[in-house]
Amino acid sequence: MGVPEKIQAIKDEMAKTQINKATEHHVGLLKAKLAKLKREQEESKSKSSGSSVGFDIKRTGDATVVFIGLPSVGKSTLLNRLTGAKSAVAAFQFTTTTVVPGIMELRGAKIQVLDLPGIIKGASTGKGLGKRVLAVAKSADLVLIILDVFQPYHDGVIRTELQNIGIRLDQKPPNIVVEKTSDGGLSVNQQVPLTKMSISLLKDILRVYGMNNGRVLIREDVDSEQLVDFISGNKTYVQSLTVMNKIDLVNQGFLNELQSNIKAKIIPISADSDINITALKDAIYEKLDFIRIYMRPKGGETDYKEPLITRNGSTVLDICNKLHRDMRRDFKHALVWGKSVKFGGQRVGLSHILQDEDVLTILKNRGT
Ligand SMILES: Nc1nc2c(ncn2[C@@H]2O[C@H](COP(=O)(O)OP(=O)(O)OP(=O)(O)O)[C@@H](O)[C@H]2O)c(=O)[nH]1
Ligand SMILES: [Mg+2]
Repeated sequence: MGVPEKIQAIKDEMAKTQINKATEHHVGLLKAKLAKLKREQEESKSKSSGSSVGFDIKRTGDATVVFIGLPSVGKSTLLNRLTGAKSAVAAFQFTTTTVVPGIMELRGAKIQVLDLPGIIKGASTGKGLGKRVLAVAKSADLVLIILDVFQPYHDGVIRTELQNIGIRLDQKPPNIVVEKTSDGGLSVNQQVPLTKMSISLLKDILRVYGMNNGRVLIREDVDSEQLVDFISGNKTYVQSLTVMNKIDLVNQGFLNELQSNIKAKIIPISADSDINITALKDAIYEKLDFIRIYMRPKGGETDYKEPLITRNGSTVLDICNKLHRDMRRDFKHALVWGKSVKFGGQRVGLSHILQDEDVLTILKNRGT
């Protein structure tokens, strides 16, 4: 049996299996086998076609936001509204055929916004430009799912396509450690109890992936799908917002009804009529989780007026890279005052992680 036939056989088996407590183990294992086969299929496909490469676009600014939506939902209209770019807008589908960048300046942060061609159902398996569009989403800091008030069900279509290409929205990578050993079977150490899958299912899934000996450390109550994500690898974890466009065409009652049918909280806007755009900008800014760093030149006054804006989790090195391309080479050490250090004026290195409103002085090697 070839890979496609094996995949079909598992799908058939899953279709005829009722999901209940008694079949939980069986179904969990089928899903793991299916994920493994799909990965094999993907690998052989991309070897022959190389079609999953994204559009060539240089990342600029403090963070990158991309729009994913079906054709004609108003993505280009929104890019133009947010950034003043001039992406082509038209009443017919597939107007945008490549990636169009814009820059949105927001409270000192420069946010790169990427408008993309519309995707359709099946995009992740190579329909249209789909795979290339979805590949861009992988490198984004934030994905905006753009919906049309009259086609809210596209929400499910888009989430499925993103899921299929290996993007996990608003999730964190599972907190587990798997260490291979040469013998001794599989041992599992639980720092937190597993409630969503049994230990025997966990072991069986690892065996599906050819792991018969090893130690597993569970630090989080993961389910079998998260475990499969973890061992099959290649997953990208990205934040998202769900945006409902063209609300100028409907009333409040219609909108309330829409929200009750969509799990994620929607942000209602009209890109064309400029409704609720400020709220959307605020939501983007919040979600990107920026912090402010006040720079203090050596022996000088701290600049509290114009903080440097960077993502939460940034290091001193990230700041050096923002400041000047030679800064890293000339870096001696840095001094920090604020929440990230034990005492004011503490000396730190490039890998030090900064926190909101830290004051930072960078000292350079002399003579360079
Ligand atoms: N009523 C209304 N129409 C809008 C709104 N935003 C966009 N449109 C219209 O919707 C149509 C499609 O807009 P585009 O911005 O080209 O849509 P797109 O998502 O970029 O489309 P593709 O590039 O084909 O994927 C155009 O006729 C726009 O004028 C809105 O808020 N309200
Ligand atoms: Mg467009």
